[in-house]
Amino acid sequence: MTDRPITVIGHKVPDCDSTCTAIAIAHLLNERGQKASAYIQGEPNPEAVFLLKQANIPMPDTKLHVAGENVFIVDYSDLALAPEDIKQANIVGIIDHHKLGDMTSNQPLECWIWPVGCSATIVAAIYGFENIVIPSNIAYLMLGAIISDTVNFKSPTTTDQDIKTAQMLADIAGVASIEALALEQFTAKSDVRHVPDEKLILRDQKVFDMGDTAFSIAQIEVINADAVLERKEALQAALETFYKTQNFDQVLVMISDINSMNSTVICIGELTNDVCNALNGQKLTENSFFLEGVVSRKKQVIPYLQKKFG
Ligand SMILES: [Mn+2]
Repeated sequence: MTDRPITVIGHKVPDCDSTCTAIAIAHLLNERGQKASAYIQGEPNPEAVFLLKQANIPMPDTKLHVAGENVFIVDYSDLALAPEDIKQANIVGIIDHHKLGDMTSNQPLECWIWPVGCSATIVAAIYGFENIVIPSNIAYLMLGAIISDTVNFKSPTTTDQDIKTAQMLADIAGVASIEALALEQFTAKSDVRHVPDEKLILRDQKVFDMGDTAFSIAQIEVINADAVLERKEALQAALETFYKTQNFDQVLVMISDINSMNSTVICIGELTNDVCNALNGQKLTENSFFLEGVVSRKKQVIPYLQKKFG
């Protein structure tokens, strides 16, 4: 399998980082002389669509099966976020910035997992380490990924290295104002008027097994949550339908206002009370509660659920 091309693939329900950084890694591998292509698992998110269009780079093809392939994993290391047949693939690399998942490999692999705000920050460092030039359109995508993952450096996941890397990438990409780009890309993802309820409740969905509890946790990030909160009842009904038809024990949707930096959570399942308590939620009314100052699923939600249920 060693001479077969490498499939660089982000997580299920692709976001900016898993899409844009996969492209950056594929380019890096090609520059090293390892033939590689980027792929996504499923429908691209609107913010990534915007960034790729601006960069004039085509959207990677979708790939749902990887058996027998050499695979480079981007932005996760949980089996639940991988293609179903990942165990039949040969994992040659992982770049991630989340908690260590349950993936393993059958051969030595290249593995870069750093506690930074975005996978693109790690990849930029590897480009520097290997003295490989980052093309300006790829620098633009990586910058967009960092802005997205760190919520324009406002998320508690942000590190100094993310900020420095973003500035360097902005210089390469010729982006005069990171602030202006952030506003543009957040506007692109905030327009959810035409997104049907049953689709919106699965926006940026990630699944987690914690102990015996299977969680589905989606996140709708918008500049102003009011328009989404006006639809809360309809979203709740759609989430109830999803809960009844899927095998999750507990399903959550975080509606995150990335301007005021708060989230409202719709939560369905028998453990709703426990979930609310674990997260220090306010005003639990039937199936929803408020989380003051919370926008990061990774840093402000998962660790507390893991502690309680994992
Ligand atoms: Mn990421």
